[in-house]
Amino acid sequence: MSTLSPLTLYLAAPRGFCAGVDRAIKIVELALQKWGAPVYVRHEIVHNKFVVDGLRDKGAVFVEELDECPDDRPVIFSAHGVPKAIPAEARRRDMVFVDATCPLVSKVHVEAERHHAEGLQMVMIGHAGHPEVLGTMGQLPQGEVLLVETVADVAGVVPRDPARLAFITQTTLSVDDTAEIVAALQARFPAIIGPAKEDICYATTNRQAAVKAIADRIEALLVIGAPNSSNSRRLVEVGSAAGCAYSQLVMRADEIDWRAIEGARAVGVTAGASAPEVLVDEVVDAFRQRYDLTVELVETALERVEFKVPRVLREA
Ligand code: 0JX
Ligand code: SF4
Repeated sequence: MSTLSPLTLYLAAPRGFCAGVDRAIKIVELALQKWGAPVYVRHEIVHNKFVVDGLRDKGAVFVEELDECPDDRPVIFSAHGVPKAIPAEARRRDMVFVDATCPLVSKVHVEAERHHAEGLQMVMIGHAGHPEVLGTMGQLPQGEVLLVETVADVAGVVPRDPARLAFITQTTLSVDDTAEIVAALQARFPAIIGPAKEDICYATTNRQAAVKAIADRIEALLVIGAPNSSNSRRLVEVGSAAGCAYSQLVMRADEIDWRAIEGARAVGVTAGASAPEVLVDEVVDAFRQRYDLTVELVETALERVEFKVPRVLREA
């Protein structure tokens, strides 16, 4: 008989890699195959140290700005998107570049441009300083996109013309918090136009719904993801908001605070869109070493989304 305490681990699904992350990582791998090392990558291709370290070992060089790249090596733009000025500068320098912006982020870029072409000023719901927000705001001239982060920020929006406004959102926000911000915008600017709900992507939506589905069965939630990963941090918040007293982000198993979950009989595990499944396996194994473990998969949606890599890399 086992002397270990019993514990059930509820594994949320969907979790982990989304189609945009899968494609972005493939782009770097194929670029290394096609052009050899070094291949430069502007910003972490996705917000995960394990992924970035693995690609660095294969010859990728991660930089924050284009001016850190030589003219004569290929450069990849991260999944989060880039301001229009970046590819423009790469073209000016005659560089080979591949844009790994997720197609669902690019869709928001196109939306912003379309509204701008119709003479509308934009309100973007998102987090200041996040690369996706910088990239999306950077599709339009300065002053054309006003950023709001919270319901309280809505009161401070000073548009050129309150009747000529549209809104867009970051793709990785909390579905529930964003609904409140959209409602506040619509209450203050009844003429504002926007997407049916917001621009939060299927992967973000599904991962948050999966956390909600296990929240009432668990005493603690561990979200595998990085501190700079917006979608992962939102999963932690969703866990807390759904009543989970201990909801914690961990990059990998060695960050688990075992004392904090001492006594728990049911723990939930999920992973942000940029966290590889191998790190989920690592966490499950760490539990198996300490507990008489039962693993239960709770699957709330099936994802079949796949994105093709750019043509230039297809034959690589
Ligand atoms: O910080 P984010 O959630 O936007 O990015 P991360 O963690 O790299 O996730 C994948 C890329 C998401 C882009 O929308
Ligand atoms: Fe694309 Fe959504 Fe994944 Fe971001 S989280 S890369 S928008 S699928």
